Amino acid sequence: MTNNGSRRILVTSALPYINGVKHLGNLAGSMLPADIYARFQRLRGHDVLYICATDEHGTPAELAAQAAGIDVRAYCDEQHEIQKKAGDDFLLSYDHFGRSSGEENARLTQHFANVLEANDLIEERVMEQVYSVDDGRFLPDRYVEGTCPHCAFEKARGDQCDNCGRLLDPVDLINPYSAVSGSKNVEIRETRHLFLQQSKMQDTIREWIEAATDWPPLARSIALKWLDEGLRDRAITRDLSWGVPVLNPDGSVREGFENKVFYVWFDAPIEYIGATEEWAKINGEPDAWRRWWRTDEGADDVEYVQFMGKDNVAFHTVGFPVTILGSKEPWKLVDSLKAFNWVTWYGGKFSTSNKRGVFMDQALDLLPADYWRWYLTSNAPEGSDAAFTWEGFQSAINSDLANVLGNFVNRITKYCASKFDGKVPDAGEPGDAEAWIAAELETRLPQLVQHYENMEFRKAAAETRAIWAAGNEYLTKAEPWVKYKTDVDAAAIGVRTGLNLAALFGIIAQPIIPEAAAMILDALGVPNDRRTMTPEALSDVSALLDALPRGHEITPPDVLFRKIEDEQVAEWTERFGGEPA
Ligand code: B3M
Ligand code: ZN
Repeated sequence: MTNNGSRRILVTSALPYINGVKHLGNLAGSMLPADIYARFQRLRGHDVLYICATDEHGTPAELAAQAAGIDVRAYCDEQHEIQKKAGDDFLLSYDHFGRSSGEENARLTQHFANVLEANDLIEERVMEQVYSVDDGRFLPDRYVEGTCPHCAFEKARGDQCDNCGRLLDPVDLINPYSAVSGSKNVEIRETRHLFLQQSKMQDTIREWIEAATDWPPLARSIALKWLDEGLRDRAITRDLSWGVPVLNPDGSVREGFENKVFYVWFDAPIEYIGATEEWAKINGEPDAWRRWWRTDEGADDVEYVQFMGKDNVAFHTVGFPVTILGSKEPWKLVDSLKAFNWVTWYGGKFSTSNKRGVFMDQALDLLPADYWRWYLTSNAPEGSDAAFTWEGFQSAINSDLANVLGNFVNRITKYCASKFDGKVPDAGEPGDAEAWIAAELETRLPQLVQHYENMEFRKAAAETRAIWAAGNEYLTKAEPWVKYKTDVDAAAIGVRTGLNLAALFGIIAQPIIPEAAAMILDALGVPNDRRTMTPEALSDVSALLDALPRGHEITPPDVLFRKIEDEQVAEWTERFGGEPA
């Protein structure tokens, strides 16, 4: 906390892997909630740094580049731009969207490996791995396929059988072949790698997680489950050429590691720091990253929050913390970790090849970002998995956005334009209806803030909607259109309160639907410095209901949300899939 009471909050979302634009489920379980949280905390007046990046190393990138017939770096250059654009178009408010293949990450990764080794946490070990002679490469476990020794399924992957679900070791597969080329010319070869001795850090990690009682429950329970199984040492290098080279402290290549690089999961989390360095450089303050990451240089007052899907939790509660804590250097450790379950496509998997599900870039060809942001947040996979369905999407948009919010804003601004010259009316005194809505807001606004603070996004969306709905109920009670016929002043207070409610609805909508919120606030002429959600701004409800200067001119906005028609649902179901086959 700084002197003026504002907090410093570092937000990261799991780094999307480089090979292709992510689907809506990936978005909903990491980048989108991180963005909403970052936006909310900025509106609260805090100093927020939201960092993300593409995760670019590893075999899948190499193979995708090979398939595209281009050099892997050129492939990553191209894909990074595509993902960056998809993020921008989705209004993800990164302070920086970096690249794990940058030089900052390479240097940091090498640094961490060297200090971990100096601290006796790394050793060289020889292991056995499947080598594909025809492909000329070692095959990561999931790129070896063969017949499952348990259920005889013929396309079992080396890490797991998709038919019987058992975890496998690739050397157990019967008739193994390369999933890259199909070649059966595969053999087991010995190879030497660096092992991070996570087992030595078991107690340190457990102590830390057990103390983290204020984390949202999902992340913590996954972490404890891993700890109960016992931390295993893991290889942090691979036989590959695309990745961070393994260097000695003096910068020379480590002997025997000329054709090896660090494992992508070792360097990827370090890129949170690397990308912050990139951000600092771009801003012409090359050391500024240190006050976010070095607790001896100012980061001790940073609150660091990570967002991710549940499959990434182990890497962030065990893998990366082992790197940070094992270094014995003053690096910032995560303070709270928000994990998500899956968004399913009608209960099943998203799949490009089976034409099931919508990807980020496709989504924006259909409708603006806010529509998707709203549905994915109000249906966030928090307590359990959450299914995307076109029907659910249609009803959330038509009811919440078009009816409850959009109609309210349109109705009150148009009425003001036609009966009050488009100016915020000055006459009339608050009565029962105004007292009622004020009381609603007195209880609901603090609840809304609390849901955001707790990172309960589904509840935050529900509360936002409940506030919009209360506004509609207020208009039903106040009935300015009825009162106008007999008492213009009594109508005036209803219109003034209604306009101020519309402004408030825009203000609280900003984290989730920033574009529509800006349209509302622009239409009402709310200046930028009055769009905040600071404690001062939200504390005085009667001031909020009289915030727009009286006599101030407003303009009804263009249509805020278009309803989704049944024909559109039918067409999109055809194109992207619906009920599982
Ligand atoms: N790239 C997510 C994935 O591909 C992974 C996250 C890295 S976060 C450091 O599953
Ligand atoms: Zn099986």
